[in-house]
Amino acid sequence: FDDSNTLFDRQTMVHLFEWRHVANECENFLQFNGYGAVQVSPPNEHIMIYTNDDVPWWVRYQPVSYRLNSRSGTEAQFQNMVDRCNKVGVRIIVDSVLNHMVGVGQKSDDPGHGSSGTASYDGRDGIESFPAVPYSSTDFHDPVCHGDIQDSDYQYNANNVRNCRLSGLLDLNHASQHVRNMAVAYLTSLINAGVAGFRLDASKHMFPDDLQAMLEKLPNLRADIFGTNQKPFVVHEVIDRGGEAIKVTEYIAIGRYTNFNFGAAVASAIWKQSDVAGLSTLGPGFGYGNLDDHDVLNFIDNHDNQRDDQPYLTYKNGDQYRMGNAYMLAWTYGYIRVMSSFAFDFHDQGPPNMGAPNYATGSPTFNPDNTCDARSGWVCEHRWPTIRQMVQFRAACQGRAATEIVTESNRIAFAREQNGFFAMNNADSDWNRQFDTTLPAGSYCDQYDGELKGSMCTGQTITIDNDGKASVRIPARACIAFSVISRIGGR
Ligand code: LAG
Ligand code: CA
Repeated sequence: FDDSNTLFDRQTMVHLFEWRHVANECENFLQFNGYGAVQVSPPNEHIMIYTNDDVPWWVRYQPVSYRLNSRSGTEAQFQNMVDRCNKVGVRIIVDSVLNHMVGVGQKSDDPGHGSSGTASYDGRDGIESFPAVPYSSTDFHDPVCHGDIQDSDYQYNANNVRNCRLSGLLDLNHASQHVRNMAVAYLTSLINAGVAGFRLDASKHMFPDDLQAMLEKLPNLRADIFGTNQKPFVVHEVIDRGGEAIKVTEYIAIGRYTNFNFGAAVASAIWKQSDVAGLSTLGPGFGYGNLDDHDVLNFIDNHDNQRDDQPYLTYKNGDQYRMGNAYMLAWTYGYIRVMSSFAFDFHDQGPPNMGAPNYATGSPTFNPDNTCDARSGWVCEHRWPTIRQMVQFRAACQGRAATEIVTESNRIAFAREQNGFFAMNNADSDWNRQFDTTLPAGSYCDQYDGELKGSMCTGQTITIDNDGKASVRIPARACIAFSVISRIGGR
């Protein structure tokens, strides 16, 4: 379950958090910029809560059924997106919420409540009825644990973390054959629709054995799209930064895991709590939790930790965020995911919407330079010039090792074996140095702060001599990147 199922030279996933089911983004942008997959917000029916003239983003993490009808769109719109994205070589990864249903006490007929589709539900303690699945009270963990996970459980009691309620969310019992069958039917329907895999929400809160039993029941991916005998990609949401009763190693036999240790290490280096020179060994064996390449999904930030500031970098950090993402995209470790956000001022704020009465989720509009128009409320980090250029850099360097690694205090540089070169200067003065770039002689355009448009370079030009050597100036607190696709006059 660790194969990304993306095309060889499209090894970057983007999380289009809360976007509507849009094929346009695959067709108009992603396929041309090196992106291979999209993580979409949970597409199934979920609770609706209308509060303070808004709908919080986290309603998506309170399922009421597995019908495909959500704030992102209808089943037909979902299918349309999957079909058209696959056609242009962009895979769909579905954020799947299996651990729980709604928060205890939530009911569809409470004022200000409802569901994103037509399903009704009653989440009162002991009633716990979700007829559209169907689930009833006996499908939940109440007899084993009737209450919330306590803070101390994370350190001392793995069973409680898996059997009790995660902040009041009614906890499904995956030892039950019926519950397994419902989950397997849901994931199977998504596979039949043509998706490439899943981000399993809250995997830490489910037993690995139960997950394995369900995953083994899944059919192969559609052969007409992926070829024969291909298994779905699975990434388990497990937060383990060390010191937890539940460890990421429990999950690596059944997929990848979300490596929160990666983004933390990058943030710490960029904030100079550690030295970016140390990023030259960020990979298996680097501190806690950084396991093998095929075990990890790496990212700078995600939709949860971008809301609680420390210790991660987010779009709000501007240039430092660009540096962090550029390093992740240039470096060779793991399968990676770029975050794409809507702008927010407070934790619960939902995505841009059309207002009362339905608060339907809106969509971004675009600037002439292909970034998103901030007035539409979407940040679209994945379209920022640096990030989209670096995703293309990664695509051009796929399969090429990091070589010629050079470090100085707060500085790192490396080549991607004959295909690319990257350097980061986190010191306060310019870095002037001659490097062995491993690239063919020629003039190259900087992809970090520039872009090659036809034969015109909008940024710094780097000249490489016949020995592959170049004298490079990397400005303070910035990066430089060039590759075979930014060679002026062609490769
Ligand atoms: C996840 N990964 O394991 C998601 O990434 C994370 O975003 C989810 O929490 C969590 N697990 C459960 O799927 C989010 C919000 C919570 C929110 C929850 C359910 O971070 O704040 O809880 O989704 O919607 C909300 C309220 C709570 C309340 C709960 C139940 O914030 O105060 O207790 O609903 O009513
Ligand atoms: Ca659980």
